[in-house]
Amino acid sequence: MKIAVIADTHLGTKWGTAREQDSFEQTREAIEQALELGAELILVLGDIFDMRTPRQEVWAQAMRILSIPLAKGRNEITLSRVIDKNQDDFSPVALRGTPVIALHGNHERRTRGFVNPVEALEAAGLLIHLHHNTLIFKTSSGTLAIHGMSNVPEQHAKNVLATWNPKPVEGAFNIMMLHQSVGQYVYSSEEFPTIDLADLPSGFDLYLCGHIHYHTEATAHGKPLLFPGSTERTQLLQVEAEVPKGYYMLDLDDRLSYEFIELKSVRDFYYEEMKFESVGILQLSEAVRAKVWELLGRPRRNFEKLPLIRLRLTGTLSKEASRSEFDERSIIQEFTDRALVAISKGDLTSPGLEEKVQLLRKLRERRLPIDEMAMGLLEANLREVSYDQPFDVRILYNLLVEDRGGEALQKVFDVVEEQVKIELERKSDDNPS
Ligand SMILES: [Mn+2]
Repeated sequence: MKIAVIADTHLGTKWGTAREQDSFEQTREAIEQALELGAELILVLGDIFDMRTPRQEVWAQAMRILSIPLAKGRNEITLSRVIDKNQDDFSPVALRGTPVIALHGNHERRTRGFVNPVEALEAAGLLIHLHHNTLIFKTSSGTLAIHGMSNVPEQHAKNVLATWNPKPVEGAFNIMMLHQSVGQYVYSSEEFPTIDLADLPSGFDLYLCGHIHYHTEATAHGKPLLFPGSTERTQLLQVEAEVPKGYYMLDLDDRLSYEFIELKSVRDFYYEEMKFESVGILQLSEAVRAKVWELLGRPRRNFEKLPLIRLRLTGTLSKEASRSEFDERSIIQEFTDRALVAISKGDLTSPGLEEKVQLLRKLRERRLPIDEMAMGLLEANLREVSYDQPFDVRILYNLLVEDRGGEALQKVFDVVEEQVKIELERKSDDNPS
């Protein structure tokens, strides 16, 4: 028996841009192909939609795609039991075709009392939604138990999972589905997961997790933990350029085997970081242009769609240059017929004017007295040279303003003396004689 596992389709993402159909095309490819390959069940690991309240145009396309498994007609598997969910919670229509079982993700989560879009799809009979419950099926390969916990806020995830405390169904092949960051597998570095690999409930035969947008595999309690990753390129990070997009096909005959299937409709994506050192604006523009041309010459997989190119510029501009003079828009414009180019210059710093002008503007907006502004500038300058403050800059500044240079100098001497003392003490601690 075959089961398709799809995650993070993010339908409707990049709406209003040249990429607005990508999420739909990739989801359609995954579902149609999975059915052709003989999937009798489709598991969706959350973030079907990109937004909690999708626009009608997104709904219409989503429903059209999610009705494909239903239109396929009944197959051999039958639902035999439900744990912690009422049979009335979902429409019997959902079992008239290839069943789709889905979690809601963080993009769909809504406050208690509000219907999230995955629950709305369940109401239409297009899928069965799991959140702290289990469905048990009779299949050609035996009994199959699908357990699912939809997304909960990361800081509560460990407690919520422990409170649910799911147990594998005896005599069944048990699959656990989640949509959280787990251990080192995080969506972004700003996320602090509370669930570790060891916190996943034990005794299950297979763990499936959405939320992580790159495809990867791990093990939990000695069993496979699969992250299909998103079907659409959502983050445009290096990892999205390196790891292919796709879905899993599980085969439960005899024993579990699985295969990651790459999608063909995904846009080619090239990510490059360019590091500069005191570069002038003209030189920078030429280098960026040349890089785009170079990337356009790289091997392609998908000629149907314009490739995505993301350049991240880092390093420093020359002294007289300012970041705002670099006109990335005109470069993006130049290539509109060949590629969807994105250029981020936020990490390109100009030692010259720009930062200081902005800082001054910010200080002026805060209506600070002139000497406070000067202090702000002095502190910013010291930060720039990575000064790690053995001196209290404010005290020195005030002394200098009051023409008490001698005292200021004495303070500097005191600090130096103190530093030397600490250094000597540390040396003698390191080398006890
Ligand atoms: Mn997601």
